[in-house]
Amino acid sequence: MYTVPKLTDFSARALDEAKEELLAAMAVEAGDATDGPALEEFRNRWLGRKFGLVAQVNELWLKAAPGSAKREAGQRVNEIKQRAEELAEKHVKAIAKSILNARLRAETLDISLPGIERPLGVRHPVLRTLDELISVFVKMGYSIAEGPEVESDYYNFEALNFPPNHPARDTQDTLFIANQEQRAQRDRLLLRTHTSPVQIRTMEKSAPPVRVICPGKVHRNDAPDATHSPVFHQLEGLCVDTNITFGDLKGTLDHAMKSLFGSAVKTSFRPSFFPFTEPSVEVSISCPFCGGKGCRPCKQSGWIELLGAGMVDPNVFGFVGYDPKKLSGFAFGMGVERLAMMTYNVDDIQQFFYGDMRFLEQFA
Ligand code: FA5
Repeated sequence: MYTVPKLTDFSARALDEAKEELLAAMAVEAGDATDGPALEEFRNRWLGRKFGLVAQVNELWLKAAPGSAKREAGQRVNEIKQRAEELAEKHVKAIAKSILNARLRAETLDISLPGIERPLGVRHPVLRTLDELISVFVKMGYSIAEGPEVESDYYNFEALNFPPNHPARDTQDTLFIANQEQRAQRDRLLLRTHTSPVQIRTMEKSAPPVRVICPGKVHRNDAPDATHSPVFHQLEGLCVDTNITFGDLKGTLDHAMKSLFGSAVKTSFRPSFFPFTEPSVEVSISCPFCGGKGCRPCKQSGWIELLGAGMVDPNVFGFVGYDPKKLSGFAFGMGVERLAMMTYNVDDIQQFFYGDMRFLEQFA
């Protein structure tokens, strides 16, 4: 390790030799200082105010020089000091640069790498069918009404003319909310079995004329099979005004079915029973797959049964305070999954609920 020699010869040549030897040692030590702490050490060793080598050069070469050599010695000492400062400065910059480069290397982001692909979702086929249905009726001037999925016995059954213990209730068994025995039967809560309670809620709230559709989810104690699900969707329709006739009901549904399945489709109305409509009908359409000739989806009959409908029973008007002598109306309700099955030629309703991507991707 370099130490500053005492000089006996202060001639310019001797001073230069000593200076060159010192600068060579300084250059080597500066070269070894490759990181922050080493550079700090270099700086202390050479430029330390009291005991640094430059201070020693000052003592041993300048102060010790005879008067005649002071100028020469002073010059060399200044050069040495300047050189030490330059080297320290240069290395600070180099070290800072190399630290920065290392950081940049570590944080480099390859922006040419492909990102994580997040495929866009699409609307579920059941909701897509519901949207189409809604748009058909909205174009006919219907507005949309919604009601709660957890409904009271009164709205789901009683006000729709299903008296307590009426056998028609058996066709729509459902889940009842627990621990309601102390409540009056009409207030007991259940998962609604159809969207028809929204008819009652709408008529209670608004004066006639009424023209609404009510889309929504419903629940029934139905064992799952190819055409039944315990949870499914319905679209309800209600039209009430003066002089509404069965002809209006037929014309409306015929137009809706033609809009959905094409103008060649025919509708058929057969007598049926619902407590809240009189007369009641089951509506079928001619099979859109075979044009009525008979095929597997229509079970060779040429017709597919799609929905229930009828003229609003006067008793129902009584429950909502409408005057049955002045008003008449029709209502209908259809299963959205069944329509989706028809539209997309799906033969098992359960497919809509499995969440199997292989099935769902077909609608993307
Ligand atoms: C009703 O629910 C009546 N509220 C419809 C109605 C409204 C009639 C207004 C008259 C006036 P229904 O129980 O038939 O009716 O059910 C209507 C439709 O829901 C059926 O035609 C069928 O498409 C569908 N549906 C019934 N049960 C299920 C089920 N478990 N899974 C899937 N769809 C079903």
